[in-house]
Amino acid sequence: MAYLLGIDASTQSVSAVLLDITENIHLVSEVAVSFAEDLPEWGAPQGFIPGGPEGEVHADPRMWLAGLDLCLHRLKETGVNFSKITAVSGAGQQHGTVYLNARGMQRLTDFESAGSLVSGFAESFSRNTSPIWMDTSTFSQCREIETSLGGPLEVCRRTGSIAIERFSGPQIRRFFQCEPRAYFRTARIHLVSSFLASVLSGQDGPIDFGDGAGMNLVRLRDLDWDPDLLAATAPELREKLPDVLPSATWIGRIAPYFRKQYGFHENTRVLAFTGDNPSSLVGVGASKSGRVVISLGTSDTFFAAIPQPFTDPEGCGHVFGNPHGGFMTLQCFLNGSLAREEVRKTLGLSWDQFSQVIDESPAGCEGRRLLPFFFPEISPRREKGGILQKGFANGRWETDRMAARAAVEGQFLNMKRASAWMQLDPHVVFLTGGASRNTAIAQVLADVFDCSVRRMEISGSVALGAAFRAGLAGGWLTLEAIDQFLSRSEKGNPIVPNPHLKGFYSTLLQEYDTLLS
Ligand code: XUL
Repeated sequence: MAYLLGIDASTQSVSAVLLDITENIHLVSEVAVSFAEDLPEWGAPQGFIPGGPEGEVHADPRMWLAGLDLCLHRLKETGVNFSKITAVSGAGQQHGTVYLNARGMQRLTDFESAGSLVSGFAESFSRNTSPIWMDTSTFSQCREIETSLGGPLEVCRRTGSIAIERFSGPQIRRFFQCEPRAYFRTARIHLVSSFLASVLSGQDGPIDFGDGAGMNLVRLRDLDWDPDLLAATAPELREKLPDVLPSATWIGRIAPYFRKQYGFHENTRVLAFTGDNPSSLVGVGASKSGRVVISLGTSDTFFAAIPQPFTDPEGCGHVFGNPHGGFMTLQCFLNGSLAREEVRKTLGLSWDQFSQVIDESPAGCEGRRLLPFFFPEISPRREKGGILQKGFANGRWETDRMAARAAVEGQFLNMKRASAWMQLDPHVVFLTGGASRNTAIAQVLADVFDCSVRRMEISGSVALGAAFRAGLAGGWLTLEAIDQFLSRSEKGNPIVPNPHLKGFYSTLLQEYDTLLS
């Protein structure tokens, strides 16, 4: 019997899927740990520490370690025999950076006897909290980096994105400028993904191309660190970064700590981790060109594999490495599930009622328009956030239940508008992420994009993609076997667009242009 383990270290939770690949692929177990419910002692109910005065959004990296320990513990409680796990891989929320001091570097390889990961990594960080992808505090650092390189288009040509506030390079520059002594005390800067892969393997692992491309530091041309960008970001940066390598790189065997605590076999192999979105691309079976994926998670993302990089003229979209080779294009919408949640709470609805209101309200909401930017938005760029609305009595969406449908319509129309530059014009969208389970939301998506929507029983496509990547890299799985498994796991029939609404939402797009201008 052979198992593959996939781990997803996302913004609000750590989750894992275990696959049995002895014959065909079977799901053995799926477990999750929520930072809000299971680890409230870290003070990060939505996965980050609230209240950064200048747009800082940070999380304590030890919370991710606590999440990983608890997640494996929960898996153990399901009765799984860990010694059957042949290989492990995983993925992390993108862009977030972890800063290890010299002791932390040392601990990566010798934390064997620690009682827990958190105690094993005590006093190991030169920066106590890690900026995550929601951080918008680096506007001036982005402009400085662009100026050094000769403008935003040059940064975009080299890295696939203009300098972006949440990307790791500008975040590292701000750390160097605000806390130079701590910066120079930093021995290693990892991404969330490469940090956790390093911990699992007890080695200083590489950053993979998939996640590395979200740093504004990796040159797409040859997928290596760009010396000009390194120099424009911070001094002595190259020596603080690990190598950047293909996603299919085996780092080594599982660290002794995990053998002792959970009973992994000493030969269990650890594959480099990647970013959550690149992992999800593999997890829904879209790593070959031609399939569009929409993930409704903490952020909403729209992405697809592309053979050659092409970039967003407006500067909001990105090119990342496709773990399967080649590239992927991605557009991120920060006000995803967090904003839907705020609307639901404000209206005082349960999720069932929220869905019912969506189903019962007419398409177009009789002229009500809502763009719920509770947080600064990435696509389109809005530094401050703010709710844009039209058509609500007295301008008060908060007291009108139809705002539930208007918010979801607004989110998807904004997504359609902002992703138009990719010219993908999908006929089928693969929908994933927590909110993909909501059929009312999925139907609005089908109607707005005028295409069928396919979903899977397993909403954890990020962890699934990690397990698939390990299987592909080890030669234990083929893309065909993965496709067969995914078709078997499909949830019901595809959701098809309402034929009576054909063209309806395209005519609304202009109204959103006006609302946004
Ligand atoms: C992508 C992005 C988010 C994070 C968190 O660029 O910032 O999707 O990966 O999921």
